[in-house]
Amino acid sequence: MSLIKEVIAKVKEKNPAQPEFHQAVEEVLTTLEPTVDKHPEFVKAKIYERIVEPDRQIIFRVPWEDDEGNVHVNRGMRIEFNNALGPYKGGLRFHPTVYEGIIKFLGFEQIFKNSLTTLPMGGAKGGSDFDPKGKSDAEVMRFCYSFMRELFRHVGPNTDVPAGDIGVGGREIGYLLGMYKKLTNEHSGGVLTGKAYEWGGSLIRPEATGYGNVYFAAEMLATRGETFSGKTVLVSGSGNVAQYTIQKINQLGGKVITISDSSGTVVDMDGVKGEKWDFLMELKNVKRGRVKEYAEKFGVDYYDGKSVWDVVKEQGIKADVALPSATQNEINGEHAQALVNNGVICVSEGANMPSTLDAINIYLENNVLYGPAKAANAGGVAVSGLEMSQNSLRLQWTREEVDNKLHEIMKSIHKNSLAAAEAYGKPGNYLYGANIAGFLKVAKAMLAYGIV
Ligand code: NDP
Ligand code: 2IT
Repeated sequence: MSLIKEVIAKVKEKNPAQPEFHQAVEEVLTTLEPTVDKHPEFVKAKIYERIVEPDRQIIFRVPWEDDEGNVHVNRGMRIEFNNALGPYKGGLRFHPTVYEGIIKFLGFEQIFKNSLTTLPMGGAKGGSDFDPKGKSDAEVMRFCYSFMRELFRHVGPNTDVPAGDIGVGGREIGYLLGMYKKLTNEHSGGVLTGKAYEWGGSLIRPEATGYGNVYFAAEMLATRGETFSGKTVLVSGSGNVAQYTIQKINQLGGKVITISDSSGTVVDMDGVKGEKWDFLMELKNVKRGRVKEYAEKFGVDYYDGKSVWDVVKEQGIKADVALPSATQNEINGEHAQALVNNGVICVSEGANMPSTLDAINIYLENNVLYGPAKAANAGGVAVSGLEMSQNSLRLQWTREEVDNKLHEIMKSIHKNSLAAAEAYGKPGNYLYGANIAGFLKVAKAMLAYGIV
């Protein structure tokens, strides 16, 4: 058995019942095969075995009281995976499906993603099985306070810097920082990113993941002489990433015809633009409603209980580009085949691991431009890194300054991924390129530190 296969088998054996973590490790390590022969020093120092083992996992109880005085108990966690390149960095996810397997897959991916950004950040992820849906502001506040009452002792601007992910946005970051500040008596804005501008955040951070994914996809399209102008685009989800993905595509002259949430999918053949996009922003960020209300308001099609990819497959909807922006494993092999059959030439991942391994193979076999999540959605954490820089400087940059830096970072991730793919014998393959480019920097740093 090859070294890589042995490491994958060991991970499955040592981490039972964590299929998402197994999937992420298999996807990354398989593509690192070309590095094994070229780097005997990595093999000797057992870098491959060490990188799949988190530095530490912190798991804790989060008790809180609802508005009626009932007590609830959730599980909180922070998995600090690797700090070879900088302080641990990565988001917090609040969603009922959260357990160790999800947080470990996300933390593991984050190591390589953060390395790709070119900024000095390690990899981590955290969260809770708390479901913010249907909770009042006061309940969310009490939950966030309780979560931070334990987490505060493990994080810090030079130690571990959490941010948002599914179910964690500006509101939650505010409550979390409020409690951190109270407990430590320090205004350490640098302990969390995704803050509002007024209290130490960076302009363009809310937009960054969506904008960054569109910038990355535009770079991929350019390799075939294409642009977003006139393209029909499929977007899934309707949260932070989806919202700003749609805004940027509209700015570039494309048309987004789908949005979704966990209840169903909207198809709007005229495009989610102008007042319709404004309505979506208000619906999701202020009213915290469902996309179904968009379909009712504008008299467009709604498919209850279906994902965007089910609808595309069943209705045979034609499109040019797909930007999945909801959650992991939303696109399976059959969905991917339907995308190819319906004309999609580019899939760029706003969500983390939205495509199964089967789906990825179908993209690659059909010469679809495939932007893997850790490259394509790295703009979010990249601007988090820029937020940390601004906090250290005690200065705030303009929108243009941050947006230009984000654009340059996405271009460099694209260029570095292609260069690594070429150097390791997989020309044009962004999956190999992104994983190898991200890995090399971390592996070299780990080597430099010795056996720690
Ligand atoms: P939000 O909570 O703002 O939005 C999530 C969206 O995805 C919602 O529309 C939600 O619907 C939908 N969704 C979530 N879980 C499921 C599910 N199990 N099935 C169907 N739909 C689902 O999160 P973000 O937009 O921040 O995150 C979206 C994706 O992007 C995630 O994969 C995240 O890891 C990734 N990402 C986020 C970054 C960021 O900066 N925020 C950075 C890089 C990646 P509903 O409201 O019904 O739950
Ligand atoms: O998956 C991700 O990269 C994020 N949720 C953003 C992490 C961050 O620290 O900004």
